[in-house]
Amino acid sequence: AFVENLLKHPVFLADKATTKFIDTTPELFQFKKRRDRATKILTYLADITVNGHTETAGRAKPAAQPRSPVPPALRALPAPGTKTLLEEKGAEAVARWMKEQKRLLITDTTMRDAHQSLLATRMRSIDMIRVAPAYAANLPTLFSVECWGGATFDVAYRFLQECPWQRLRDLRAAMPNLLTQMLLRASNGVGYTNYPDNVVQGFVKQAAETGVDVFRVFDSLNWVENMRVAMDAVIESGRICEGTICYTGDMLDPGQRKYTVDYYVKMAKELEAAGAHVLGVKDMAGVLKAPSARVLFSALKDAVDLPIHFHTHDTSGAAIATILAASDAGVDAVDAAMDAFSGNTSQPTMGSVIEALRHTERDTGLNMGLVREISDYWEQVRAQYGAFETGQQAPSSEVYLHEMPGGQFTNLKAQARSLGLEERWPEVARAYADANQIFGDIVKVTPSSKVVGDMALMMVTQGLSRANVEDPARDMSFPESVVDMLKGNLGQPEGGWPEGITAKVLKGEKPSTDRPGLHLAPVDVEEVRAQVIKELEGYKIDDEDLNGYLMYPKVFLDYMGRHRVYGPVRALPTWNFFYGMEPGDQISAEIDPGKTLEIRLVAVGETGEDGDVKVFFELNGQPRTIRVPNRK
Ligand code: BTN
Ligand code: 3PY
Ligand code: ZN
Repeated sequence: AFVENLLKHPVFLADKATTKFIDTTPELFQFKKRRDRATKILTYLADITVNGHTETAGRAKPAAQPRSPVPPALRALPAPGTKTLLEEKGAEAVARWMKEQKRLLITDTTMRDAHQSLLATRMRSIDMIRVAPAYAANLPTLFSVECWGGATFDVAYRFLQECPWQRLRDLRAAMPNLLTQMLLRASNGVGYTNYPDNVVQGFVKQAAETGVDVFRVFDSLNWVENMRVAMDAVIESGRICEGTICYTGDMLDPGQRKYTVDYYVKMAKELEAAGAHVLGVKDMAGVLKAPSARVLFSALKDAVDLPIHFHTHDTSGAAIATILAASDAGVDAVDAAMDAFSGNTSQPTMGSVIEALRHTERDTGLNMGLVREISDYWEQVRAQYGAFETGQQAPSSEVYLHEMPGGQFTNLKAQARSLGLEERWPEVARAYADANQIFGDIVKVTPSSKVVGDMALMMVTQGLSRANVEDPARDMSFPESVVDMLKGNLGQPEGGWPEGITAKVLKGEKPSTDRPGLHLAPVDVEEVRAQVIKELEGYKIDDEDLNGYLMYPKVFLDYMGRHRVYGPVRALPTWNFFYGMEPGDQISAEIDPGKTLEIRLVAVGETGEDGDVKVFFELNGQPRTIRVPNRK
C-alpha cells in the first residue's frame, strides 16, 4: 500500500526522471527538474530531522563530525594497473601475469566484505567514491578492489536508498587502472534463491557492462554443476572468471569424511575444466587453519595450472597465520581489508600482511605510508556508522564450532537478540552446529547458511534437540527455507541430502536432484519491462533498473517509490543522511558533477494542528520552507 500511495503522489507523478537519466542526458537538464530534485532532498532532510531515520532509531548515535571524512591527497596520476592489462591483453593474460609475480598480490575488500561483515553492509556509496581516486593514484599495484556484489546489492536499494548500479559506475570511473571485483552467488545471483538461467546471464552481462572486471563465482553447496551458467556468462563477457571453492570443516581432522584435500583438489580440477581463469578459495567463516593451508595450497598448486586467490575472515584472530602459510605454499593473491575495517568477522589487516612479508621473497611492494593514509580516511568513515557496529569486542574461536560465515555471525547474533535469545547465544551456536549435521554437514554460505540459521533459531526457540528434529515419530513444521532447500531448490550437496530428514520435511514429496535452473522457465524480459513500466505509470526503466527488479522485485519498486519522493539522497553526507541537521548546520550536496546544493537549516517550527512541522532552510542562499508530518 505504501508503494501504491507513493505512485499516486503528485510529487511522484510530476517527475519522471531519475538522477541517473539526468546524469547521462545533460540536454534534458532544466531548471524545473533541478528545483524538483532540490525540493525532494530538502523533504528528506526535513523528514529525518523531525522524525529520525528508522534504521538508526534506538541505536548508539556517534558524535557529529565537524566535517565529512577527508580522503588523502593524490600522489601521482593513476599508473597503469591490472585493469590496464585486462583491457590490453585479456583475461588469460591477467591469469598468466598473476602466476609470474613473485610478490603476493593483494585485493582490498573494504568496500564490500569488510563493511558487510562489520557494519551490516551499511556503507554508503559517497564514502567509497570519495576515496576511490586515491586508490587509483596511490595504490596502482593493488590486484583488485572488491567493491560490489554479495549483500551490497539489495542493501543499497533497501536501506541506503541508492542505486547499486550507479555506485558501480562511479567507482569504475574513479579507478580506471584497477580491477573492480564482485562476489556472485552463481545461479543465486546476488539474491537468496535460484534464478532462471537467462536472468543470471542478463545480470552478469549488465554487471560487466557497468563495470565489474573480476567475478568471484561460488555456489553455496560447492556444486560446480550449478556454477556453469554464471561462469560461462562471465567468460563470454570477456571479464575475469574466478571459479571458487568454499572451504569448510577441518581438513586435517582424521574423522573428516567429506571435506578432505582430495575433495578440494577434485573441485579445483572441475573448475579449471569449466573454464575458470583464476581459482578462488573462499574461507567465508575463517576456519582454514595455517597447517591446513600449507597442505591445501600446495596440493591445489600441483593439481591445477590456475593462479589461486585466497579469501578468509579473521573471526578467530588467527587469519594472518593462515595467510602467511598460504603465501609460503605459493598462493598468488589474498584478500585483506584496510586496517580501520579489518579484523574480527572482517578480513585480516592489510597493513599487517604487508609488514609481515616485507623484505621477504613475497614482499607485496605496497607503500605502507600510502596505505595508512587511506586507512586513516576509513577510520573517519567508520566513526559515522556507529549505529551499525555489532559490538563484537574480541576474536572468537567459537567459529570452529559453528562455522558461521563472517557476515552471518554478527547478523544472527542480532537476530537472536531481537528474539529475546541474547543470553542464550551459546545454545544458538550449538544448535547451528547441530542443524548443520542434520542436513548432512553442508557448506554454509549465502544462501545455505541462512537455512541453517533458520533451523538453529527454530530449534532454540522450540527447545528441540537434534534427536527431536530427526525423530520420524515427532511431528513438526519446518521453516519455509528448509523445505525449499530439501526439495532440491538450492541444488545438491556433496553426498546428497540425508534421506531421513528429507522424507520428514517433505512429508513424502519427492525431491528434485536436477540443477534447479533446468526447471525454471526463462523470463520474458521485455514483457517484465512493460509490466514494470505500467506499474510505474509510464516511467521508463533502463536495463540496470530491470536487472535490479528481476533480482528483487519488491525491494526495487519500494526504492523507486521513495526515490520519487526523496530524490538523489545519495549525495547527502552520511551523518546528515542518518541524523538530519541541527539549526545552523550548513552542508553541500553535489547532485550532479559540478552541480552542488548549499543547504542551511535555519529553524524547525512547532508542530501545527494538522500534525505538520514547517522546516525552514536556505537553499543556495534562498529561503525555502518544507512541511513534513510529525510522525513521532
Ligand atoms: C515510511 O516508512 O513509510 C516513510 C518513508 C520514509 C523512508 C525514507 S527513505 C529511507 C529513510 N529511512 C527512514 O527512516 N526514512 C527515510
Ligand atoms: C555473500 O554471499 O554475501 C558472502 O559474503 C558470502 O560469504
Ligand atoms: Zn567473505
